[in-house]
Amino acid sequence: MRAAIDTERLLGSLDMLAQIGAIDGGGCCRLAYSDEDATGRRWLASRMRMLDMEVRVDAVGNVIGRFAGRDDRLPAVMLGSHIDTVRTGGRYDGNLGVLAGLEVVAALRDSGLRPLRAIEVGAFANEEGARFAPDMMGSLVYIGGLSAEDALAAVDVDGVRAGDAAQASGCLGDAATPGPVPHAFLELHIEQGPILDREGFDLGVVEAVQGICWQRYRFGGVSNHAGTTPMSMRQDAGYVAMRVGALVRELPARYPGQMVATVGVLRLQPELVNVVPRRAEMTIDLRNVDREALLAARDDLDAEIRAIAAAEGVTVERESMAFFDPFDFDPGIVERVAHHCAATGRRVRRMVSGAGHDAQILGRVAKAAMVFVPSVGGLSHNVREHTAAEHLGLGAQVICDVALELAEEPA
Ligand code: HGY
Ligand code: MN
Ligand code: MN
Repeated sequence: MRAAIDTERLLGSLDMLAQIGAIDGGGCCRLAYSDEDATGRRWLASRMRMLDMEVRVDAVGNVIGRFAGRDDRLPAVMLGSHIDTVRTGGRYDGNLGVLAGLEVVAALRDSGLRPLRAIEVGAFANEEGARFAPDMMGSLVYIGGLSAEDALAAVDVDGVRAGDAAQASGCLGDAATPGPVPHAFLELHIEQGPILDREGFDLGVVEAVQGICWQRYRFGGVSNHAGTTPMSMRQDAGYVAMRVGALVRELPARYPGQMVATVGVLRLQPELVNVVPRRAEMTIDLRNVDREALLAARDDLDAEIRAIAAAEGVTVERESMAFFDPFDFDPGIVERVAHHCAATGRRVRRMVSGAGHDAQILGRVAKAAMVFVPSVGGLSHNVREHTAAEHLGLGAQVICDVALELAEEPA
């Protein structure tokens, strides 16, 4: 069974979704459970219904559309990703995987084909974790890895509870969690890194995802006069945070596994030109494909942080925001995807994902796989994120071909 993807229609869908929460430069900002996120989810549900899909929304706002198969007793083949974004989001991160899923259904309807198994398309809530940790929150709840109650208890930097934000913006529904385990899960996603673009590849077959460790540190010092306080008498929380920031930057070189390390949030209080900071809060994002190296870096860094703080008379609080082991996708379905990618005749590379994805969560309960398409200049989480139209269509066609093959598998 084969259905033909309409790249122009896919581009049109991406353009329409990008208008919701549009920001200067062509990107979008739809932070989880914001009004913009809720508007995007309502738009998506309406598009699903236009495609004769049943729509269900669950207790954390996962939106799942279902295009019925010939035998609805069989677990569905699920496609999808996320439509929440970071604050400086591009138009393809997550959105491509969800809208490519809808494009597969549209192509099926064009062809009059009805697969044996239903095709479901999922837009998982709060994949980014940029506002409420952890990331991949919605898919974690969907598979039963996190309760809806615990997920909605997450609090953002302004003290807003995820459940309250989700309720207020109308993101929540009554479909049960955990959700039904799919027969298989496929996610089309932009690479978000530089490899495919720089090396001239058209498609990426994702074999694994690197491990992720997110932590928040809070430092407590003493505010004091910037002019009268001798350097030897300071308990400067800001100084400790900035020393730590430099340590984080130098950390990866000390460990195997092509590690990356990022300080994304750094807030000082009282943040006044003539006051020694009494408090500092920072987040540290460590990633590594080597789990032991990731854990060693986390623990070594913590020891060094505490030594720096102790020498300055500053207190330390550490909060684990998220920890995900490196994840290997099921080799069988990876080979299926690799076969279909090779059949396109285009240049294909196997690779590890630098970013976290819902597929690594669904992969805990079902066969899951990912296809990457190139990010021009390796740019992402940036409004200038771009992928060529031909790659968007190519990736969607591969997902369609693999999905329809899986959807014909008997019980
Ligand atoms: O942070 C990540 O890897 C993803 O964008 N949530
Ligand atoms: Mn993403
Ligand atoms: Mn992202």
